[in-house]
Amino acid sequence: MAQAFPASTTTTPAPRTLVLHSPIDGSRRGEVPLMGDAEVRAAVERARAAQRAWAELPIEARAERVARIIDAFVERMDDLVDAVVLETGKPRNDALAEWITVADVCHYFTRHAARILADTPIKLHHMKWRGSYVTHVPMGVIGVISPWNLPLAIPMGSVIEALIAGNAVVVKPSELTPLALLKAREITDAAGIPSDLFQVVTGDGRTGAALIDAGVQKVVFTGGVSTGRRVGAACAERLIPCVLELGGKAPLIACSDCDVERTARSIVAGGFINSGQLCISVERVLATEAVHDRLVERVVALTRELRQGDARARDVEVGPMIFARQIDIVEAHIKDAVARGAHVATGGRRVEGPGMFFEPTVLTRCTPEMTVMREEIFGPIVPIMKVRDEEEAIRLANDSSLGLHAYVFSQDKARARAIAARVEAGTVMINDVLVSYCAPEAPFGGIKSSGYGRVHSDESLRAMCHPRHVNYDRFAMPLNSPLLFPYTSAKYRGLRAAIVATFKRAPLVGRLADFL
Ligand code: TXE
Repeated sequence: MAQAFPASTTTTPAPRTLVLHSPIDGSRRGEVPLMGDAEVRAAVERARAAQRAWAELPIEARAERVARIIDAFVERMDDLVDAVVLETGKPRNDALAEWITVADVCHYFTRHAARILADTPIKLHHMKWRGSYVTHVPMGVIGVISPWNLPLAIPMGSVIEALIAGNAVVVKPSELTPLALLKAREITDAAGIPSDLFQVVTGDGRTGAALIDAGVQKVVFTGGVSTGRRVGAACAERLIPCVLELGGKAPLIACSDCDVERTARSIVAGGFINSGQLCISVERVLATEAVHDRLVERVVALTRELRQGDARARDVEVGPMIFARQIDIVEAHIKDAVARGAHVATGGRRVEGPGMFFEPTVLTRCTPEMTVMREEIFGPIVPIMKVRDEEEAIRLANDSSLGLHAYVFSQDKARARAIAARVEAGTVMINDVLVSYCAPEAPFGGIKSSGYGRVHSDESLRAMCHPRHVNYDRFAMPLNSPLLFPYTSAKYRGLRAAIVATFKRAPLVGRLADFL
């Protein structure tokens, strides 16, 4: 059994602080203030004041200022990677992947923001005497509430989108992992981003709730489904929009014609990177009969090759889990699965000694009623189920309340796309895993109980703004227009005739209007 030590955070009554412990060995690694309502509200007020001047800057100037973050991130890359490793225990390669994601979001949006946020003309199909365009107006202060699994990539992606769009941003990082983001903010400060424009408020769920209540104009939340429901309800009460990035239960459909070696390697990476603590981790494998046995053999062999341990001391592929509660969830899933007939092909136990290490685990003979096939695991378990064919796989893939990510493996591109079209998920990847999150130009988010709204993508940047419709005169209507007072029967008859001519099938007026 792992050595017992306090949960990763503890709250001390006075002064109000969160004490942070390392998941690698339980050592104390710092503390941060547990901020209350007044502190959060003051932060949002400062952010609002800073935002006014920021929003006045032309988009090119904002993009240029935000682009300096990339240079500062390059210069301080090792500091950031170290901070993420220390906080989460994840391997340096995984921490670097977070860094790359942030840098690329910054790279893409600073280059394309002027195009994405340019005024959009609208050609009015009937009202030819008027013209319209949509202008994208910054919302004000964006509140970001983020989880512990990607403590740098998740909050910083939204910070960059919010800033480029002309907003201020206040982030409440997870109570388990606030230090990497505080390090990032120290770096953006040094890079010249006004310190009130991007702020971090530390604390637990109460601090997150205070942020929603502090007068922000939008919330971007990433976390568990049940918290997401509360956040969505709190935003609805205040009539502010929110993005909810919640859990996933990504199925991986291994078709009868998949490349078994590629599929097996992808399953192992998709299941065990970040100790399976990703909302897009491979959470259930649906392997068709034709490939099942060969696939299981390779997945088990590759899993046994994984090295697990302290990423600060040696090369490893798998680090610890974040805290004891997450290990309890994993153990409960395995217990339930075994009781219902699953076989632990490899792994299945906590690692002896200090730290939150749990062996990478492969379960076979899984069936749909097991919790491991139904509920989010968020840990290092790959459950595999044998299915008759692709039809059964699609049916089971869709038999879930969650719909964030899905994976299809087939060597027939047309067939893979046809399956992708029938899988209920925000993203479907064909013949690869996880990297879709690293494409800032593509929308990321879920359907069903995985939430709504998107981060990344041009739409997401625009959604950091209010669309303001401006309607202007192309040429003036005469003052006796039927739309202005006084109303007369003659105006009514004239209007009626025009309407009939317009809305009748193949209307002459309608066709003429197209030329104007
Ligand atoms: O997340 P929470 P937790 C899943 C995973 C995990 C479960 C719970 O299955 O087991 O969620 O994880 C803040 N108002 N994911 O407990 O509670 C909280 O302080 C406002 C999936 O860590 O959802 C933290 O900053 N904010 C996920 C953030 O919400 C509140 C990643 C997330 O916390 C709040 C992590 C409230 N009432 C876990 N209560 C993913 N999809 O990536 C809490 N918070």
